[in-house]
Amino acid sequence: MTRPRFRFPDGFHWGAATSAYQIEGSPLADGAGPSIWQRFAHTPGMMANGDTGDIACDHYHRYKADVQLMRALGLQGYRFSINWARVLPEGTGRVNPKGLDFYSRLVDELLENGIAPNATLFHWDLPAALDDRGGWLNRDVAHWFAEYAEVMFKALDDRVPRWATLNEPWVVTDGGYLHGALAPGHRSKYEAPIAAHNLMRASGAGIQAYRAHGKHEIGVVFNIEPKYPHSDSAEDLAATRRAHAYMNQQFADPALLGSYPPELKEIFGDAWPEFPADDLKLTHQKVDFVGINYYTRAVVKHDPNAYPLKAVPVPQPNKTYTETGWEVFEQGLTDTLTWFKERYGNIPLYITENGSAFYDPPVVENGELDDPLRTNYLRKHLKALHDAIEAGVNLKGYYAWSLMDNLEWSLGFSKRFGLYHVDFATQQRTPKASAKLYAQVIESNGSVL
Ligand code: LGS
Repeated sequence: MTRPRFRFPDGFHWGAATSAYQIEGSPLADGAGPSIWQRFAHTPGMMANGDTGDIACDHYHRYKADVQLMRALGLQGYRFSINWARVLPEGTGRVNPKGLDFYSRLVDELLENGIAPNATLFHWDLPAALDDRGGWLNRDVAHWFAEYAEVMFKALDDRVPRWATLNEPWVVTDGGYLHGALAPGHRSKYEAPIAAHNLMRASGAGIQAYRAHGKHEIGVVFNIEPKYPHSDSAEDLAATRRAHAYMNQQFADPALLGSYPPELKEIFGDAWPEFPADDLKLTHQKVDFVGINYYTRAVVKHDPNAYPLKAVPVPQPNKTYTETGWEVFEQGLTDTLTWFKERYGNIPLYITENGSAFYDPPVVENGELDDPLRTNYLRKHLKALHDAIEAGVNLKGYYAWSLMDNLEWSLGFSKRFGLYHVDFATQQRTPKASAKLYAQVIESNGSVL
């Protein structure tokens, strides 16, 4: 019998991902401190439809049933994040045992169901108490993060085989410190590079703490969006290079090469600081893997009025766009992975997020919900992933975003990325057609593709 065209290598790891603020609800329960997202979501005008994470998917109370949803898909791994302020309500110092216990119970439940936990320490919900002390702008944040990381490693590394320090530091600084659409809502080209640098110092300090207290694997998760020039004019090529350095290298270079790409000084001008040289030793720690979140690409053209990049994305005619306005472009996933290998070497890679928001029929009929566009997106991207493996990329696994519909940050509940549909009035979960496809993919290790 011939081997099915899209069968994945034996041992390829199949999972799904979520994050704390997006699904848990009860953000202040059992002695937790507020996070910057709790504050931001309660600031009038910041969230679409006034949505908040107060209830979200009520996963804080429903985690056992949610682990059964994972099991029904046949998931081998589950990527979730820890809300720092549940565990350390003030961000440093006093540990809240009830907060820690929630994650300990979740991890036990996963293991009892044969699902490997993959824990992200920071998925955007910084303790508000630390924001009051300057947050990512205060150099001490690297020590605060390492202290928190050490608490988590001591409590859970006996049961958690895979950790990540940060999720998408680019989004934190671009959305949180440069353009202000995400918490903590600042808009400053002077602050953004400092926040970015301190995020990577914190990641490095967290990895150092892991080498002292952990025995398994730790890495970091970056969003990568390949950039293609709109034309071959010198201006558009330079704009593409800047956009690529800004989004795809600003964080990966200090982490994996111990340097910054020169384009950053071009982009930020006098706002790009001289950092102490030793900082790049701290950011440059050995990682056991890198997680890549892939959603879309950008075709880029020069625009002198675009702040501060002088580059803008160009909409592509006759292409499918998701409800969040992102082009469906699966070739970009293959390109991203091969680029990453060329630039940073043969580090083990995971796709830690990939998925799409499309309009879903609001009514679940006979327990079924058909989502052909999401199903199509999933199928195409898994094939593109297989192409990358054939091209020699050291790819270990894939986590779909997301296990279930959830709070899409400041876009609220209107954008649905889930494999499971969530009725937010009743908390009823229903598998979409895409969930059924994914279960078959896992069961056949890709052969059904
Ligand atoms: O829910 C988030 C997902 C959804 O789409 C998740 O928490 C994040 O880690 C991640 O950022 N997520 C996400 N990213 C897509 C980014 C695409 C950016 C395209 C920008 C075009 C203007």
